[in-house]
Amino acid sequence: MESSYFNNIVNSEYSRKNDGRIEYGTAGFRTKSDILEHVLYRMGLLAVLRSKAKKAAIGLMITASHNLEPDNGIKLVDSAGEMLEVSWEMIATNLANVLDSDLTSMLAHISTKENIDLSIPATVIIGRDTRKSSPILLKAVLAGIKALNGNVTDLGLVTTPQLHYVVVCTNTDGAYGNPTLQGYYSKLAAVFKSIRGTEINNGKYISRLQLDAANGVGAIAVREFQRYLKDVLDIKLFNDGSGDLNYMCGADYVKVQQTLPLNIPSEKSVRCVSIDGDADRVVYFYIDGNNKFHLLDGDRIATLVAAYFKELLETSGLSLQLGLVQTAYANGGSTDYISNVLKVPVACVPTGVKHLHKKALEFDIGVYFEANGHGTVIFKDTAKDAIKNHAKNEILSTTQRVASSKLKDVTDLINETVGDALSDMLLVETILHTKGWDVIEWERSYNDLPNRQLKVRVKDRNIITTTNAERHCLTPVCLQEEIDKIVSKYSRGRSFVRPSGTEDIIRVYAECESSSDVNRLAVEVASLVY
Ligand code: 16G
Ligand code: ZN
Repeated sequence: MESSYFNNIVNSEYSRKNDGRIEYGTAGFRTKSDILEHVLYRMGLLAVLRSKAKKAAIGLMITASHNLEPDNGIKLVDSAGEMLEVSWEMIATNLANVLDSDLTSMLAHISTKENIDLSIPATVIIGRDTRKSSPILLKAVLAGIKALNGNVTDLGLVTTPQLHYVVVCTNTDGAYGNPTLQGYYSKLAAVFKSIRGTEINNGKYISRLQLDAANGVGAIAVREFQRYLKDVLDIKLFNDGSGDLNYMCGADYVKVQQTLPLNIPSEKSVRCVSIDGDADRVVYFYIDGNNKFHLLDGDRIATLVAAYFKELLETSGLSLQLGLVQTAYANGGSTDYISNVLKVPVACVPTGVKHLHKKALEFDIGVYFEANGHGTVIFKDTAKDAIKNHAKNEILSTTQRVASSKLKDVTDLINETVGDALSDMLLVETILHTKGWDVIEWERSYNDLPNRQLKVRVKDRNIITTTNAERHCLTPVCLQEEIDKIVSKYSRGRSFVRPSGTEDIIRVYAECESSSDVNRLAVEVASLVY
């Protein structure tokens, strides 16, 4: 069957028109949209093979997340809703770069090597963001899937986490929820409302927020949530798609620039939320009485969530191992707070969701967040069962029972498949509501160290290699020694450099006690890699 199966696969409409090499990186393929058509066609082909290999539905998301409008990209979502298996990242890279004349033989080679039964039906679930280039790229993907007779479920315009959710629900026969967008909204909205009960506000918590949707696909999802939650949460939507995507707005802009996004009114002490262009990242912020900007990023969300879970576990009397996973970008202030005050075990892993997710699986309840706002909470199946059964335990005191059923409800509010800006936001809102906290109370738990990120353009970013979760440079030789020398001059100083996985640059991170020194520290370290 094999040799004939891949006949007529080369499609002149999607021939490889440029010689540049493209790699499946931390977030799939991502580059200028006008050189992506053949890659998308080939990913359509690959998704069919992956679906047959896994004997399950596979997801394909067309997005370039927080990048500006001219870019686009694609990532594959594996059958359990997680990122594509690492060994297939290389297969994807090879397939994207092969000459048209070798495409057929490479497909045959993949299917033999991976032992794929080609008679198994394939299903590919597709989503896309709002970029102008997305429909053309969708056409290319569909052509690829059709060429290998795969079945398609086209979800249209969806956030990345919605696509992950539908893939999981499809492959678990609905046990995780209904595999539709309506299933997604109604599941999250129903739990959110039931936890909140009739008390809309509580203490200092007021059920109102301003949301910057980065002019991306998240705005569509927010409008749906506005409808579902209209009686319980007042969400004022800004950057709703009428402006330029990710331009001076969105979670990445707000996190890196540490400033207000375009169009958000600077109303004193009002909770504001920014999500990114495909709604898998979220950060909070507010303006104080002196017009000073305050950021509550992924580290803050992680600590809020971990502290809440710790409290619920202790109050309910349930003994489960809770852990938190961060990257080198986590603010030193947050890591100290987690280790010394919360006393929750904390692990540090390299940048990229797949690393965080994998490490978090080692805990019964694993909270993971990147400082940029990408993260979620995941539970071992045994932990979920324990939580469910504990809530039914008759010998519990009332306090224990209340905590126990809260724990169960909160579990349902979380999109475990991947960081989900909107599910994370509903979780934060739930915790703040329960505690009766406004954003100022939330911020009070610890102080962030002033920090700064810089980008350095170099000829070849791969000359920098790192170890110890990217916190130490291995090459160029002596670079780490030089960084250490500079850092030692600054009180509570910390700095590292790493090659970006998504752009052709080196990233520099620096933090120290004094806000007036932190720029100098970052610039001094950056000057070592010019
Ligand atoms: C991608 C990653 C994100 C990471 C970022 C780092 C996923 C889904 N996304 O967006 O987690 O923080 O890359 O980018 O893994 P950088 O390597 O350019 O710093
Ligand atoms: Zn994103």
